[in-house]
Amino acid sequence: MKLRNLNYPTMSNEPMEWKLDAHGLKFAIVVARFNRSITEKLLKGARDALNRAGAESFEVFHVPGSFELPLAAKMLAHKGAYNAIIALGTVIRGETPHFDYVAGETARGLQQVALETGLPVAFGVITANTLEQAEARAGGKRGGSRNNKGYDAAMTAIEMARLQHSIANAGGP
Ligand code: INI
Repeated sequence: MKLRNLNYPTMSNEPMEWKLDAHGLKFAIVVARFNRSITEKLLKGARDALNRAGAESFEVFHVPGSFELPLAAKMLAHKGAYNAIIALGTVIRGETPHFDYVAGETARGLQQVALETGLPVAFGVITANTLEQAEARAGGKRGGSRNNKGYDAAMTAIEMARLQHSIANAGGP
């Protein structure tokens, strides 16, 4: 799959207006094993972004499938030990409506955890029609950083954690 065929903007593909700086920030990554050949590439992308940004630490947790990501994210949020959570999964459309339930509930559940706990939860879940489409969104065959939704999700987590810090310190006298 040639990555240059992707003609839509992605965060890992666009010039950034902010500095990727995660010094002093702690992250939890929760990653689904289902479609592991893709989710491990997402994990590689997320690790690359966090290492490049100088994150203080990150811990990786696995769950069986994407449907389990929201509960794991909630458990991690309640620990109070992280500045943001990065959720990674890959849902590929089959011939039944199963895809819609798994993809929809995963997205809804992750947003619910973020809104209920106030902790940033980045949505690094690929929803695709085919394995090839999914691979093209996970950095291609080698799981590189460009066009990698795991890298993008980690960047989002860093930016939202920093935003939370800025808002906490804003509005003073
Ligand atoms: N889980 C995924 O992460 N991706 C899929 O494509 C998928 N499909 O197609 O079934 C999938 N199913 C498993 C699901 O996430 C749960 O693990 C399972 O239903 C048990 O709760």
